[in-house]
Amino acid sequence: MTPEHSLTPKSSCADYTIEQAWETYTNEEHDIWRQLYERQMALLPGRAVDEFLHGVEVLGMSPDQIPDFRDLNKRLAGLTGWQVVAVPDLVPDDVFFEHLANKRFPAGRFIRRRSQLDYLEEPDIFHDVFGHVPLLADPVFSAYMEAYGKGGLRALGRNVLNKLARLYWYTVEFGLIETDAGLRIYGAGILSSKSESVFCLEDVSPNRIRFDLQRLLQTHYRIDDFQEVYFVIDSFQQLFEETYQDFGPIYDRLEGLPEHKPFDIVEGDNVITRGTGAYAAARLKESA
Ligand code: HBI
Ligand code: FE
Repeated sequence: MTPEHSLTPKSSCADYTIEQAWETYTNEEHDIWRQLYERQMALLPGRAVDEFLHGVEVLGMSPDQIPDFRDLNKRLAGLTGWQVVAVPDLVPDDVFFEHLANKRFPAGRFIRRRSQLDYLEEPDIFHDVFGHVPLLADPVFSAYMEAYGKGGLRALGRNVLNKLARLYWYTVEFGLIETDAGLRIYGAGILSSKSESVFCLEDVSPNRIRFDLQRLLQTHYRIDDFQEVYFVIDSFQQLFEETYQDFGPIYDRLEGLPEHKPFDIVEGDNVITRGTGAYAAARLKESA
């Protein structure tokens, strides 16, 4: 009787990496991948940015099986020089940044259970590999990720990680991008989520505001529900260029500036859509 789920070894070396041990995934786990993959690929054409769909294709991802990092890394190496490394779960911030700064993406090896199909706390292999990895095949976005890792290592020294984490959250995880065909998704937290893939573009509740680095760094975020605001970039080039700077002076300026709640609209915001806030209000009432 094969176990339902393969065991993810806890042992790991200093950089927290482990073997993916791809052969030990069970049919049940490959089938959970299939179900998640097919569900998202039924939604994402027309909602995800083209570079994401291109990445899925050039990296040879398919519904048939959990990607084998050995194959994935051969393709990635030839495209942008990035590698995916398996980790047991979230790793300490300094380890995470060290990996990104060296073009290694730490991906959870485990896959969620069927009972967690719609939401799980920690990033599993579907969130990390389906959500994050395809855009690492894009030269500009992957350069942004590398720069973010280097910036993260510097931020550790200044104890401003809570501010920099907002940049990761509102771009890498929940970012939207303006295209000739309209708004599209590039954030992995949305790309790997069935319901938020629709909500982020079509619901009247959230605000959608043009990307502004300092404003974004002042803005709190929610980790337990749909976002109340989405920041919209014009291009990956813009994202890279506007963040490829010494954050020191920005961190200094932030000291004296107010912090914003996720749904706030503030002076100077370039608002694309002003939300009703109805979704968050209804959730608040439910939980009251
Ligand atoms: N570890 N494996 C993993 N994956 C993440 O996305 C991750 C992490 N550690 C820390 C972290 N993300 C965030 O706190 C970053 O903002 C640093
Ligand atoms: Fe993530």
